[in-house]
Amino acid sequence: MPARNAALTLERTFQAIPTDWVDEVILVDDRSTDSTLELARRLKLHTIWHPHNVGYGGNQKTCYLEALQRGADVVVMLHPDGQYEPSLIPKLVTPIIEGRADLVLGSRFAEPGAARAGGMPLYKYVANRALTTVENMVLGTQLSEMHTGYRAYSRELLMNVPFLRNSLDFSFDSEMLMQVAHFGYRIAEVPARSRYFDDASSISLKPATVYGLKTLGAALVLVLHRRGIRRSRKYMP
Ligand SMILES: Nc1nc2c(ncn2[C@@H]2O[C@H](COP(=O)(O)OP(=O)(O)OP(=O)(O)O)[C@@H](O)[C@H]2O)c(=O)[nH]1
Ligand SMILES: [Mg+2]
Repeated sequence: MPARNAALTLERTFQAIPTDWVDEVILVDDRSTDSTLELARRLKLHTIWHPHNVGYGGNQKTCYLEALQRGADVVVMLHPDGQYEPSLIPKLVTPIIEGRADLVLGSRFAEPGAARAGGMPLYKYVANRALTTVENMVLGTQLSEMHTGYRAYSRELLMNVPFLRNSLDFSFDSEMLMQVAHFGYRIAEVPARSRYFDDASSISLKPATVYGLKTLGAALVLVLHRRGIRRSRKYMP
């Protein structure tokens, strides 16, 4: 769980995790200004803290490094803000355990109407669909959603995709997906829901716009790399 200021939602999210499917819950606190860190310790999560705030992507880097070093075979990213259902974890990890996929995405567009029913704002819905269409064209994929925050990764993928070279901010997620497709790892989707509610954290318009533009920028970097015009270390093995 990459966490920042998740004190209001962390306990409920953690309690809903199916314990028979999860060996360990790791939480990385990205210099929260609320009691997220104290709460994580009280809940006895394996807790790591950043001495200063780095961002959502930087937080995930610490999460995955720690998970790999603790021997994880499958790693699920679960947002601690309670927007995604922990009960879906078995469905997210099964394709990896069965050797059918290396990345599983919890897609809010797999079931028609689910995204908006969960409260996704209209502008995020429209931008998400438009960006996903562009990314599918660039990557040659046919995924229904590229902007979900609910994902499971295989150990092999995390060992070989150079995720430490990615951005520190929200565009980390987009870059990761592009790397995974570029290196030819198998991606599967399972239908997921997300709930937008008052205590959940949400990207506001300005960072959401920056995220959208940086996602397009990342797609451009990939195109330039593939055509040999400008090589990027993000796409070198
Ligand atoms: N490390 C780190 N984590 C963050 C930061 N901002 C948010 N997070 C965590 O990452 C999770 C996702 O962030 P959100 O702001 O909810 O963004 P999102 O869910 O991808 O987007 P929305 O659809 O707008 O909700 C939250 O559960 C936060 O605890 C940050 O600046 N640094
Ligand atoms: Mg959120």
